[in-house]
Amino acid sequence: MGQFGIGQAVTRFEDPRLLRGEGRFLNDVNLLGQAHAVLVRSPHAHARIRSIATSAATRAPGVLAVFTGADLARDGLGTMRMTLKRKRPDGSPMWAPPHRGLTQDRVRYVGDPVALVIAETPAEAKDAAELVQVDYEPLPSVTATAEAVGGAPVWDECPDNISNVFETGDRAATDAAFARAHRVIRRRYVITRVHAQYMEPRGALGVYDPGEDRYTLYADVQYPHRVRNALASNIFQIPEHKIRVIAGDVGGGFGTKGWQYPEHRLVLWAARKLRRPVKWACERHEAILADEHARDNVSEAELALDAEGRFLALRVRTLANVGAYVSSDRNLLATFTNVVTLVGVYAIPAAHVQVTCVLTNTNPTAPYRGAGRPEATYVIERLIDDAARELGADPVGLRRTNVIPSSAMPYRTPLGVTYDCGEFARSMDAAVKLADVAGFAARYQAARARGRLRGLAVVNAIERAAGPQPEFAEIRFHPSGSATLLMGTKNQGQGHETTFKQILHERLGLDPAEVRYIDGDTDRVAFGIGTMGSRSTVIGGTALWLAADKVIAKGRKIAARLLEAAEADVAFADGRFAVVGTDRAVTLRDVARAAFQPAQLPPGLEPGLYETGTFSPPDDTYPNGCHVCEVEVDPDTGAVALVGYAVVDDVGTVINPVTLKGQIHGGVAQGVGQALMEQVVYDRESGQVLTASFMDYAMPRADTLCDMVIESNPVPTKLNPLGAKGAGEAGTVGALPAVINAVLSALAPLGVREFDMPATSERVWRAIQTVRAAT
Ligand code: MCN
Repeated sequence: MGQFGIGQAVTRFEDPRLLRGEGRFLNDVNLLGQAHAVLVRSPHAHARIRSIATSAATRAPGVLAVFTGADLARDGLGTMRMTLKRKRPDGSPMWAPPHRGLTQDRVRYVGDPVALVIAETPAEAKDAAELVQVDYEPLPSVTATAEAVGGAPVWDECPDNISNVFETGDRAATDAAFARAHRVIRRRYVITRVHAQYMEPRGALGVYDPGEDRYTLYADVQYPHRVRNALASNIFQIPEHKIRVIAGDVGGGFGTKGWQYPEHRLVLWAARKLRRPVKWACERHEAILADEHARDNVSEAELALDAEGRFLALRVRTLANVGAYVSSDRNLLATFTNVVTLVGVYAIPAAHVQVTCVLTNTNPTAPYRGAGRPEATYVIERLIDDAARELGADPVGLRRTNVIPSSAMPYRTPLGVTYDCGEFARSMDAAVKLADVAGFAARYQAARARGRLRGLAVVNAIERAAGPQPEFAEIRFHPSGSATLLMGTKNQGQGHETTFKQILHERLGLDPAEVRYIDGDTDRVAFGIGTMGSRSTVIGGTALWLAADKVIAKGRKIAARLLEAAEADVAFADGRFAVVGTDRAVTLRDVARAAFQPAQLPPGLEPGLYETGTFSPPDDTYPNGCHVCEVEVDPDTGAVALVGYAVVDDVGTVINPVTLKGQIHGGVAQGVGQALMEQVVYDRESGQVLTASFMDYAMPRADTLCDMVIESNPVPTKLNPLGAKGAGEAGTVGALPAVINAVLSALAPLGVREFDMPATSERVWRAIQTVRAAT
């Protein structure tokens, strides 16, 4: 409806403020009397702590306190808890040790926090941190996923380093299908470890109010309410109302800013002990040591086909690196809920998947844009391209043979979930056209004439987004008729203010300029789960829709009284309540004003107009789409250039085509980054992180990417009244396999058969040299 309604290309309302530098990010928040915290982190991948001497640091200029794990333990702080009940291979309960905040006896990864130094200034805290003397006894370490089982034990209690094993699908049916297969394609795929390089590294500012005996945490988190709940229930063991969490502007979250990090409890605890606000601001070079990492798995994957090229079964065995600690269910998410999309958009009658979660001397891993879905899509889409090469089949044709037809919707997959709707073949055909796949042969020849290799990949992506969990919205009118919108989701750059104001405008006709938008404050917003898993639009948007329904229902009663008509004769549309068949009408604003004047209300109606909506969907949505990537490779240097990228997405009803394109674009860039260059690398012997700065951890830049063409083929879902599916991760889910498949398509004519990410020029060059040497 109108210029701001659903489907309109509205430019973001939040941008002027952000572009003028008027945002309020964590480092913009500074309080009177604030002290500064620095963490002493382990320089070893694995070591026993013999002793920690803090006296020199305590005496250093400006130092207010130096705390260790012993102090934390003395004060009885708790730890995060898991609810997942998994087992180890021998049937014993899973070994999933949480982090205690500061470790006392043993460090288990480079960066493991050991002591907290608090001083008047950040520089004084840093200088003093260098004076904390920790006597370490180094121990053997293991960092590589493939070497974890049987490697040096990270925990004595878990000698084989297997935290837990998870399986799904039908093993017997899968084995039977493989036994009668005409062809079986077997491959091993490695998905690298990456780190979310936020625009603003993490931080935390803790405040304690002795008068109220209450804590406030300012932190750039994705789920403020759940962080509050975890701090209250698990860490401090106090009621939730004793803690307020405020998340202002967040300079990128990407999944790994989601949950409760040790620094959150430490600044609150220290603020209480010192009776001063305490701030920790992570520095760029510290971030890779301090933050959760992501991805990092190795899969043995097998696809069984019949003589006609139809897929019969899929079998996948994955080793997933969970790091040294497992603090919450969330840390296992990528190894769990999203495995179900391993069958992709294809009709594969049988599948069986087993994921072995291994502990290593590395940072814990956590959901990161896609959280398991890019990994799953990577496996199936690479297998299909590899199968096409082995069978001499056309990769698009092979996909077409096996894609789930729209007529089969809703479709129950062999991994136990139901795809409710989607037009996979249509989106693929549209993407093939959009990317001019027909013209590839000519572009390939032209590239060859220039001495370049050219490759193309068509990849279908599907993901699980916005699963059943509640979200909250409140529309609060004020006596003048203006309104405030409060959301339980937390924007980190997705454009939520714009998206939700559009939905509000669509439903209630409110002028976005007259609505104040609030999120990220547990005192102001009654409830929330937060933003992850591409859930905000679908679930938050629907909660808002329900709250708007209640505004209309109550408003109709008030309007009927104002219009002296029967309630049944009053209809609401375009922001006005009108008596059907007449020109008598009042605006919602008039009605909101009247709501605060008891004399104007029908007898017995409660004054005021503030309505809430809480929604939990019945099932997940399945956003999907087709990505076509084209690359050119310089065979002399191995340099890969992205030369074409097309996406046809289906995120159901599109709320805003501009912000949606931004999300797809950003998501693709994130996938391209991992596929081409990003990687956390550990030294195998010492367990040291070799990629702790931007000198070594390569990030994609504008010139890494090419122009992208993005179109939508929306198939609205019936799972929510908006018809929307999640979109925030969709780009990344498709990009990981699209880029690597395109690189391999370019290298295949030379004889390269196997290639793992990242496609850096050095690795590509080596792959070329290896096959040249062999021929
Ligand atoms: N949208 C739309 N129509 C739809 C669905 C979404 O127009 N049917 C648009 C809306 O503008 C909406 C945006 O896409 O605001 C993202 O919507 P949604 O899919 O609901 O995703 P969330 O808002 O829940 O965001 C989470 C998702 C995740 S899980 C990660 S990780 C991620 C991402 O979003 N992190 C981001 N995108 C990010 N973008 C930025 N700038 N920064 C991050 O940290």
